[in-house]
Amino acid sequence: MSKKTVVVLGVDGYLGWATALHLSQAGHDVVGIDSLVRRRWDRECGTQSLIPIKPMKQRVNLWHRLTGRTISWRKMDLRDARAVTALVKETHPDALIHFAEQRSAPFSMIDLPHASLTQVNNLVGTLNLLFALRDHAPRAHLIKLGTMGEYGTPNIDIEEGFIVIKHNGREDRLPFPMQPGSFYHLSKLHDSHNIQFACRIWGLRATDLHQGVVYGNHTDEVAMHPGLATRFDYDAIWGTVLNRFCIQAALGLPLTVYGKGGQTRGFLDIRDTVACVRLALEHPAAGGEYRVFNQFTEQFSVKALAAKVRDARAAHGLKTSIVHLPNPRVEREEHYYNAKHQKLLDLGLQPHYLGDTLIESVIGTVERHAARVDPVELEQPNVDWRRGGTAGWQKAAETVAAVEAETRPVVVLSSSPKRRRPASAAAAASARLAQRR
Ligand code: NAD
Ligand code: USQ
Repeated sequence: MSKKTVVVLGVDGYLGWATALHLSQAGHDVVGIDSLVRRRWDRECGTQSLIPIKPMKQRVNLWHRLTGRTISWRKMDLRDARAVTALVKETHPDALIHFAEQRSAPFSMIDLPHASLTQVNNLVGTLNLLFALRDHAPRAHLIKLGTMGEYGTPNIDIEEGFIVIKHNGREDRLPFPMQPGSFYHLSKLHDSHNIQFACRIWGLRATDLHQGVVYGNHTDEVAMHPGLATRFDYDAIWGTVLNRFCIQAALGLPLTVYGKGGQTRGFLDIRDTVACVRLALEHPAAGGEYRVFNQFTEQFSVKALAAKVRDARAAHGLKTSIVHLPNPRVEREEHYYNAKHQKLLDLGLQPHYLGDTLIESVIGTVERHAARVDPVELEQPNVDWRRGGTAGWQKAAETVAAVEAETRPVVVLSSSPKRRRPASAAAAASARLAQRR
């Protein structure tokens, strides 16, 4: 494997940080870029990572101290075309891994300003990169984080990016028909079109990773030291479903299945995210090639996931309930789903499948950071696809300050016998919720 110069865009985020560490540990030269806007969006929503994350400078210094390896960190906004051009000219990257987008579907559905912010941020950032690559690094490999949600839930098998269609006696290989489910997911599809077009007309090379929902918070590198933690979201706007279910289970709160729960998605462990990105990096696309890899390892319906979490807890004698809330999203709740995901396996991916140990390890994380949990975030969704942000999506500045200052005694339902307190924990959690309403 030859050493590459890799720019990781969105390095302060959940996946960007874990990937930067993984690639640095593999011997690549990593430059990390982020505008830190996600920390600002958290302040706006009154949300925070369950696990406290250090400022970027401290994180890269700690990484250097522990491993002797350097991640070169720069604060930069991808919407700034001049800065993006200068970055590409200066670093001469072999590859750029692009995580730097607004990635929450609920955030994009709050109202017009949030839909617009999402699409401008995501599309303009990617366009700036494409033009900078055309002019200054046309051989660099763009690895773009897209999403399985670009496909939607069609009643046919989902291929990896393209489908061969026979029509009126003629045949062609065409982009797979797409039906995204939010303004965020649409922004990913618009990006995909722009990238594919740039590959076609300028001969750029790109891999579009259509990633499923990620869970977990440990990779080998992140686990080296608490100061290397990556962010971990559980709230109603940024938290993804399995991470939320694990935390709800840990606190003895009901698992919140939206609607009937037959919604089926592709899922993967964060350890597989970093491995997949590395595989794409070390097996680049050819000049002019736009390729799509479906990046997930297993598919589950939301209700099957909830049952898996409940059963993992039951194995320790802990009772977990599941509630079906009215679905705040407009999505199919019962449907066919069979998405191909062969290409990364062909490159050598060794998947980590979802097991009870992962669920227990997330619960262990909740135990360590229980004082930071705001249980209200785990109770009800606060953005509705039809009406937008409902009361409570944005906490007033005073409430945020009060919530941050307050130590909230959250009781965790532990699997370790000495800390097991099932009935009282559930009661305590519901009492706290009632108090806050
Ligand atoms: P995240 O919000 O934790 O991280 C994104 C980072 O990008 C943040 O640190 C943010 O500050 C930065 N950023 C956003 N806009 C920027 C800009 N204009 N300039 C510079 N930096 C900017 O998100 P994540 O969960 O790590 O997701 C990373 C990528 O992976 C996203 O593109 C997302 O769409 C995709 N993805 C995530 C998941 C998932 O389950 N988390 C699943 C599929 C795809
Ligand atoms: N859901 C519940 N209960 C909850 C939260 C979610 O039933 O408490 C359901 C949703 O209705 C949806 C499914 O779980 O049907 C997935 O929701 P999610 O919030 O976990 O994921 P999503 O909004 O699709 O977005 C996440 C990431 C996004 C990424 C996407 C991959 O935030 O960045 O692109 O997963 S995918 O889903 O494959 O498009």
